[in-house]
Amino acid sequence: MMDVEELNSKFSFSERENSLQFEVGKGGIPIVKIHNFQASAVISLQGAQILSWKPTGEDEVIWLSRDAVYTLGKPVRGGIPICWPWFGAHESEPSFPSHGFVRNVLWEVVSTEVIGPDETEITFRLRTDELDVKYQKLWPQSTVVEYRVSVGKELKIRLSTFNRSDREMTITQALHTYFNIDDIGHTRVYGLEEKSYLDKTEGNASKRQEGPVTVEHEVDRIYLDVNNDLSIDDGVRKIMIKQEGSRSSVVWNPWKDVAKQMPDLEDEGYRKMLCVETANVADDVVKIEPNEGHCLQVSYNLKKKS
Ligand code: TA6
Repeated sequence: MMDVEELNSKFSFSERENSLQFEVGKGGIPIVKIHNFQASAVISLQGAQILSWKPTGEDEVIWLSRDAVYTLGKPVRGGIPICWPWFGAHESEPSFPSHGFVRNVLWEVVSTEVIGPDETEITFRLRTDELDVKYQKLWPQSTVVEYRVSVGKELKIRLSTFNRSDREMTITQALHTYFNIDDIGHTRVYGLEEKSYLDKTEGNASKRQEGPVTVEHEVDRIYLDVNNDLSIDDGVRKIMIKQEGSRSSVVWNPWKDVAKQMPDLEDEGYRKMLCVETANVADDVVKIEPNEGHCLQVSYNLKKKS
């Protein structure tokens, strides 16, 4: 792993309208700060986890817990954690970490690019063969994972998985985005009306969504057959979500009691966050043949309310 100085000499730029700089972040974990005419962003090299995306003149779009813990190898509460190569608990090994392990490890930076004054791109990579043996034990199949983030008026992200082994590979995954919202009480998620979902708070009972999603208690759901765009309306602005390579979406808010039990989530934090996750879970598992790949993509942009 390169240190911050090496990363800067290889990948940084600093022009008036477009800058990208690495620095040592909290807990000694390297972060990259990106700034252009349209937006700024902060991404941790641990988990290639986006911690902030703020279009110019707008409030922060990504929620990050005030009480998040920054320790190498431990997941950070908030931002956009990448859940890979399984979502939630491992299906047969209860001792394996929740949501896979790539959010806990440092990713390699492959390239940075100025697309123009309005857009900056960075690509991260993880080769599972090169990870610490403790992680290779969790996932012995040789895999290359690439994560491209484009920062601008839109935040565009693409998670690509390439099977470099000689057997078919099965993964579940999610871009576990924590959105910063005005208040959960007047927030609605559109695009999931009439969809079937699995309700994790009731033993994965199968249910049907009536109207837009509202949150008045703990919500932990996997929506099925989602092949359309979504939006979050918090009464102040609309966050538009365009997804590709996914047929399932997760909506999560821990609500008061669960939040109280989470040491890295401040007590009232649940009112300011909502996870709407672009995923491949439940009946939407991804099978990848040797030397083939799969891309999961999502883009976000804001619409001001008139
Ligand atoms: O995406 C929803 C979920 O799977 C919930 O069940 C909840 O546990 C959440 O993710 C957070 O998981 P984490 O492992 O980051 O604490």
